Amino acid sequence: MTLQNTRAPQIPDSVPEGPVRDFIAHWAEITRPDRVVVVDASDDASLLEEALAAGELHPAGDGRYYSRSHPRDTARSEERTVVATSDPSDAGVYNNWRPAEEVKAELTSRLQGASAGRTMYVVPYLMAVPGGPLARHALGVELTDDRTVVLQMIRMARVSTRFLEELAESSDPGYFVRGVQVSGDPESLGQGTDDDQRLFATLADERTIIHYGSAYGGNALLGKIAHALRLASYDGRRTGDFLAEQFMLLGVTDTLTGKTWHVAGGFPSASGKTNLAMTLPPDALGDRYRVTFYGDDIAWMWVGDDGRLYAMNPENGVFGVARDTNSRTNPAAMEAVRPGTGTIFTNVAYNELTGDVWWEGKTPDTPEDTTGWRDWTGTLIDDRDPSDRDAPWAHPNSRFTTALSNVTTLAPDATDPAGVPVDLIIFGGRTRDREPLARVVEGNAAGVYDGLTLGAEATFAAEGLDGQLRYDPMSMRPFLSYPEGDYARHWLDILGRLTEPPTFAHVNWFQRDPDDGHYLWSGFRDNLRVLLWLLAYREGTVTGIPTPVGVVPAAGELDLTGLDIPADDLTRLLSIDPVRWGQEMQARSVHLSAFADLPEEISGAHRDTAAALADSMTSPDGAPHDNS
Ligand code: OXD
Ligand code: MN
Repeated sequence: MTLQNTRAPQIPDSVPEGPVRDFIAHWAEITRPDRVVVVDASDDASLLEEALAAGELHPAGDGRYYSRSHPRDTARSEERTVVATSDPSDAGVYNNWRPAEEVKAELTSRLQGASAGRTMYVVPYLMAVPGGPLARHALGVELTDDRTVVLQMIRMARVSTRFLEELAESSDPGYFVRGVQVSGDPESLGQGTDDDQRLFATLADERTIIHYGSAYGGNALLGKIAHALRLASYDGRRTGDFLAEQFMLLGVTDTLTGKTWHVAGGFPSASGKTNLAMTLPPDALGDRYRVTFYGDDIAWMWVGDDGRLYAMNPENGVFGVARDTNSRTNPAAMEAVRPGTGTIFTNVAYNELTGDVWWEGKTPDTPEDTTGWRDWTGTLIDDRDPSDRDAPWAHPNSRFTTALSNVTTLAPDATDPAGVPVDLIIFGGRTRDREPLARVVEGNAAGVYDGLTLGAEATFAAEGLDGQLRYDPMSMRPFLSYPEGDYARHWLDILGRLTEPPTFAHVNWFQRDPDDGHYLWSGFRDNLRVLLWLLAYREGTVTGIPTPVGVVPAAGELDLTGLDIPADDLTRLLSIDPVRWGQEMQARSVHLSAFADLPEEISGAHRDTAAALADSMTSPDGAPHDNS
């Protein structure tokens, strides 16, 4: 056991006098680390060496690394995550609002001496492309007592001591996000008991984030989820300046005409967002189209001077789910973790003799020779209890962390501070029936309504619900920081200021045959065919077929060159089922009724959709829509 220091440690002279130094001193006084170290991205090599020597990282072949988080600390903990402010009207349905004073007192007490025996790293970072219009909202300083967290921050954010100097010279030196991350001892956090000490708080109106009790990236990389999503979304609405969303961002270029479009999109987890963001064109279209990557998880969007919606990815890396990533599902991701990239793998299976890593879906079968392999908990595969024989080798939420510059499909203008104009916003869940391959929803209110009613099908095993959606508005459910009705209003306000708003559409790659359950759509690279149709619709070169829930592609309008798809499957993919939609509308009514102050435009869009569906059921030519 480490005795608590009687004195707070020295703060390095390189931290200028002023608010940053005061902030560090305040928390060093509370958490009592042994020392305080200021980090610059150029410290990566020495920090890696220290982490290897300390056994926090293991070599994973040619400049790649492996880490294991505590077996009970492998995912975001939504039930322990709160947004705390001093304004009770900030309480929404999903943000777990609590009073700021109460949360601060609780955390201050829990953090007393909590970093004893450890180092406090000071990580100055920017969650933005430097120089862009939103850079002011992007500056932060994370204090963390975990070296692996520092190494991941260096990959995921722009980390530089230059930001400390800039702040010292700034006319508003207080304007930075204050982040405090303390991992704590997993064995004494009381996880899962009534006395669970872990608490992940965004003090939104104080621009402060305090996370206690996890070293897992999704909780501990404060720049990513707490700052660039939760806090940025709060700031975006407070200032009226921007939207911060859990969206991927990609570019599609038609090399024949030289035209490029940009597509942003929100997908609940396990709906293929990273795979889509990194997709390559299908072979048959690869000579003509190019897909470029901007970001796989977060987009900040604002109104450009030309009246278009602009977007940028505030992250500097990819924190991707390893499971099922392979050269078919995501060749660009496999390339981005190649030797020499400095990638950190977390909670995958690891071979301590060869440094190889493996996860379910990387190859069809587990490695044949099990010598040296350990599963994600650190247990030698050969020593596993026979009852664990079928347990996964890698944790389902195992991850790879790699810098953006390792992504070979990265767009040439990904780091242009001006951002890129957004032509298309798509929402996509995982839905086995009802939801066609694609449908355009016309207009801003219908688009926001579609985003608010986004969801993924509950898995039968987990929730016992038959095909009912777990709603995940705009895929922001875990990151919403203020009430949902106000969130919808802010979206409508931003969109209302545009002279050339993006087109909204809903996509579904996961429709299944009702008889034998096979997936009707091939997915992955073929998804570009759907994006191309949506962009053609925007350009006015295809018309599609109107349905009560939006415009779906006519079968002949999709470019299916080189794709062998049965006609019946295609018909079903492009059809809607009004009976199932009727059930869905009931569920939506309940879902939306929980939101206070929902804008009338959204209620109107809901009513219009319900009425159009009712009409289609009763009108003489309104047989269930069939696109054949
Ligand atoms: C997430 C992530 O948990 O992006 O959503 O890591
Ligand atoms: Mn995410």
